[in-house]
Amino acid sequence: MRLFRAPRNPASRNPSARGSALIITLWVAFGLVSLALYFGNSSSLDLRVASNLTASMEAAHAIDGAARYAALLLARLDQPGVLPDIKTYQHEAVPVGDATFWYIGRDDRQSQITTDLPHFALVDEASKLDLNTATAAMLELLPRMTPQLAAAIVDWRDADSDISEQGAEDETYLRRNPSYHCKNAPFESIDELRMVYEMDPDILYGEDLNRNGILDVNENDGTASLPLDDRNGLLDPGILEYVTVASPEPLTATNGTRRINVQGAGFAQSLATVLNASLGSSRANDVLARLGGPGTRFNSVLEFFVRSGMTLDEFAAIEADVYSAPGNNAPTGLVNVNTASEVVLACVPGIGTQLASSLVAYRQSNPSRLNTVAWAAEILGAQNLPRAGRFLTGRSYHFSADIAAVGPLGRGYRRTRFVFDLSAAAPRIRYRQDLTDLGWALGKAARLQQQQLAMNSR
Ligand SMILES: [Ca+2]
Ligand SMILES: [Ca+2]
Ligand SMILES: [Ca+2]
Ligand SMILES: [Ca+2]
Repeated sequence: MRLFRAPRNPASRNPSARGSALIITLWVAFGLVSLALYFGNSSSLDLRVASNLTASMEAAHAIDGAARYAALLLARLDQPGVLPDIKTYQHEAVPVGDATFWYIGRDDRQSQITTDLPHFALVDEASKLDLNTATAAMLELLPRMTPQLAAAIVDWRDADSDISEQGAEDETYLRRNPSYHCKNAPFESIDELRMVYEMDPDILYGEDLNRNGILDVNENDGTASLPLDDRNGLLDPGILEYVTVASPEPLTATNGTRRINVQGAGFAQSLATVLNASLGSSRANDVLARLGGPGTRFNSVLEFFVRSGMTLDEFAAIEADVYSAPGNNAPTGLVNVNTASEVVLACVPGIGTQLASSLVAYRQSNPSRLNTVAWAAEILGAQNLPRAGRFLTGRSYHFSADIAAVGPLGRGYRRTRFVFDLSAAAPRIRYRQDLTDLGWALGKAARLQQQQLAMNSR
């Protein structure tokens, strides 16, 4: 019995099929000739349009590649929750085929932005205030924020319809034209702020119209062009610069073990295991003895650190294994003391502008120390630590990649911002937003460089 039969070529036996194949071939040939004629006769303008379109597609592919590269970097962090040093990964004018990409970042060492030179890096989202957990009092301290807006933000995200003092709930939104409901649920993106009562572009963007964290020419020419800036040589950003939307931290460490809640009952036993593995049994026993009896609880990991008597390095080694949160809740909305700007740190209760400036000054003098929250204890002091500690962290689970790319010869500029969530085993893209419409965001020097490339090709 033959299991397999040689396939017949139906067209070789069937004249009508042969005819169909011929017609298809003719059509394909006709199509190709038409295309050739079309391109042959089209003007150079058409060619330019086509080439820009191709360049734009190549830029889009470069952005996808850059997003995968970012996810890979975040999946392989040397220290979980700590952004890698920019010296260890490609971040500026990175070639991908004929396209090029950049990660638009923020130089957190700058307290006042006077430059048009962008900083290129991935961004820690825990360097910002979480719109879903920050209190109205914290939000009010942001530049351009008013008590009314801060109250409206809290009313927008809280489940109830009770109008907080100066806030806005359904009554206000239903009076608008067009009317809509107050969300009464957590923010899913920072752009949702546009829906909040009395929010306007001036408050959201400030002078940073293209949201790149640097002072572009049009952002420092007064009323000569949009935005209507004050021409004072300083960038005054809007509140989008300072806020994020984060999900709760995971309760499990990357190695699969459950993290230890130093605010929970009876944490000492699981802590002993972690300390033994990290410090050896003798030193672990010292630390455990200092922590106090079985009833001891800590409202923040910073207070836990101070009591433990550990060194900064000892604590940094176990930092990802501990957290502090009431009940069975996971911590959420913590501000990373290693990456937050002075403006954001000043919003944290117990910090204020003076201590925020001291914290950033410490970072500038100790750039290799920025892998733990522990160093902040000394600067905050015993007086401020109990208030500030529970809002602070040295680890982050949310990072963003604001990726700009161009195709060949600097054409086809595109920009997309991705937010990655690291609270699961592998980084997940939590949010993706096309920012191409905001225009060129790579500064003057990169623009001239790309223009030169295009000129040289002619
Ligand atoms: Ca509400
Ligand atoms: Ca700008
Ligand atoms: Ca202007
Ligand atoms: Ca200004």
